[in-house]
Amino acid sequence: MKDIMTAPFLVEMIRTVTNMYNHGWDERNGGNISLMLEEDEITDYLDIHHVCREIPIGFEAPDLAGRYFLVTGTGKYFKNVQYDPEKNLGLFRIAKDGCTAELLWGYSDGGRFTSELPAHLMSHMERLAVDSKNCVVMHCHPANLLAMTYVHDLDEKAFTRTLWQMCTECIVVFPDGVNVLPWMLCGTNEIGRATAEKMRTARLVVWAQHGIYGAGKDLDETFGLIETAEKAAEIYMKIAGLPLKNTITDAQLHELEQHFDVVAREGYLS
Ligand code: 2HA
Ligand code: ZN
Repeated sequence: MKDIMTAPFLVEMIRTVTNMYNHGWDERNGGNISLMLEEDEITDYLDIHHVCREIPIGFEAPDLAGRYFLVTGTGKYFKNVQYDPEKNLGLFRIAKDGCTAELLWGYSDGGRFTSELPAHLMSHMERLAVDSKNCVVMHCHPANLLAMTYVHDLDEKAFTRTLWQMCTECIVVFPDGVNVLPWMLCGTNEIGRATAEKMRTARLVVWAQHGIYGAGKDLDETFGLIETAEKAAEIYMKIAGLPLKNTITDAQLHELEQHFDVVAREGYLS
């Protein structure tokens, strides 16, 4: 067996959580990531028949039975992942019953996956139904997106249009826009179901007064998605309340759509 610390998926995960921490998006134990892996990505590093522990997941994820996930641990700090990946991360397979995590590696102090596992796995199921390449669900607490949910209308069309107007790149990076959930209790199956439902139509879901969820094909793409939305929110928070002299018009947003060959969310541009 090769040393799992050299596995590309683990190296990339450690770099990503460290980068997110350095961006200030994941204070204390804030934030969580799930990365879906193919069996052949891990068989050089782990004996997939050796299950260390079985952990009930507390809901049913039948569509994910047999799938492998690398997931940040509950109560663990992104800051510390790089120093002790085996304690702060875990790699498990969803058992045939669809309700049990078969731990193959990690959570070495007896820990378990993030309390937001419902939002993660339910979102994976929804995204996979519309995009077979989706492998990542990422949650964090970027300050400007969070701040925006205190001062901006939470209507999804209005929220999305504001972000698109803040940076030229936004409509190209997230033409499907940003969906928004009102404040809800986190760490529950209810917020998991609500998040997953919002993931049907967009890869970004804001949790008002809490943070954001992003989904994508790999860690880099998903990080970039949140990074772009957060940059737009930062511009908004700099200009909100100031007299607006210029903006990106709908005609210009249509130009971007055509030039970059993306389709803006239906009905969001006039
Ligand atoms: O894991 O971010 O939403 C800590 C959180 C909960
Ligand atoms: Zn959170």
